[in-house]
Amino acid sequence: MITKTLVAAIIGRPNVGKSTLTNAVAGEKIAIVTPKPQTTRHRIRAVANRGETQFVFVDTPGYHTPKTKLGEYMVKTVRESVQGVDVVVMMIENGREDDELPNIAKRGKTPVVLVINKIDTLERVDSLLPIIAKYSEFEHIIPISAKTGEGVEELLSVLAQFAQDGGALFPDGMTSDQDDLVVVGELVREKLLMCLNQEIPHGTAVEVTKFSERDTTAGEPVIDVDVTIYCERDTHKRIIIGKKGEMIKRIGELSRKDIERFMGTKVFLQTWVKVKEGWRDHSTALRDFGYVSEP
Ligand SMILES: Nc1nc2c(ncn2[C@@H]2O[C@H](COP(=O)(O)OP(=O)(O)OP(=O)(O)O)[C@@H](O)[C@H]2O)c(=O)[nH]1
Ligand SMILES: [Mg+2]
Repeated sequence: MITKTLVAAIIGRPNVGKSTLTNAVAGEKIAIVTPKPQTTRHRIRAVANRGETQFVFVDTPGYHTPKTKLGEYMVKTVRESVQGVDVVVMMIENGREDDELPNIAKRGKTPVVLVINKIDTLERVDSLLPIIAKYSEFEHIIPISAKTGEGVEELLSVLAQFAQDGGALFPDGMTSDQDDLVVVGELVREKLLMCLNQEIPHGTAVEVTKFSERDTTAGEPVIDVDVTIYCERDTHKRIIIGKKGEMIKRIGELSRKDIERFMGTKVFLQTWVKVKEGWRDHSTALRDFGYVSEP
């Protein structure tokens, strides 16, 4: 039975591995992960129970200097996420330091745990020492590899000391606060980030317009999923579709396989590509795509 809960917000620069840690803790893929910075756009909660403690990890977008209204929304999400949690996990990447982040992490009286990620890329363990020395003001410094899982359970045991007495915040078996429809859209956006270069994928948004289950004539369950991919320019649309539609076909196939894995059923996926010029700077478009602050 759960008798203690702990809510931890993970903050850090883009690409340091926040979503990878979120997934590692939850034991399944909840947040999309790509080698490109600024992958995560909204707050995602992941739940993991260990013994009598329920851990709720709040994954946030990478902290950066915003250039668009979407970027402003992402940064605002980070600032809001550090409020009202039991502990802030400030993540930096092995070898890269950060001067600005501690100011965001240390607002208010919330305890901060510093996590140094990607230690699997270290050639020598003692190369961590200068980083640890630089951040010596932090009482808790935990080196981890979110990718291999090294140090993750140790991190949980350090965080456990900040847990509060109380019953579970999320029911048994629930690993995320995300709607299936949101995850499906995110899985498609992940493939856009994987397959397209430079600014193009950052200017895309995915809307799921149909999500309905039915039985095939052979009596097998199948989910019909329609998605519309929005991009910022006509030239981008042409690249997303590709020569003879090859690119969109590849994106569609990769997405379908991942959605099938996530839903546990066969999926019939149809994709459309539309242009919504400069949508990242339009408040109404941001609202339509769900990039609005939670109440
Ligand atoms: N070698 C190594 N790579 C990692 C580790 N953790 C994450 N990565 C890789 O780093 C890249 C970024 O990971 P994400 O989890 O998407 O990073 P993020 O901090 O959520 O990024 P944003 O959402 O853009 O802020 C991916 O290619 C991951 O596979 C790690 O412990 N070791
Ligand atoms: Mg992320």
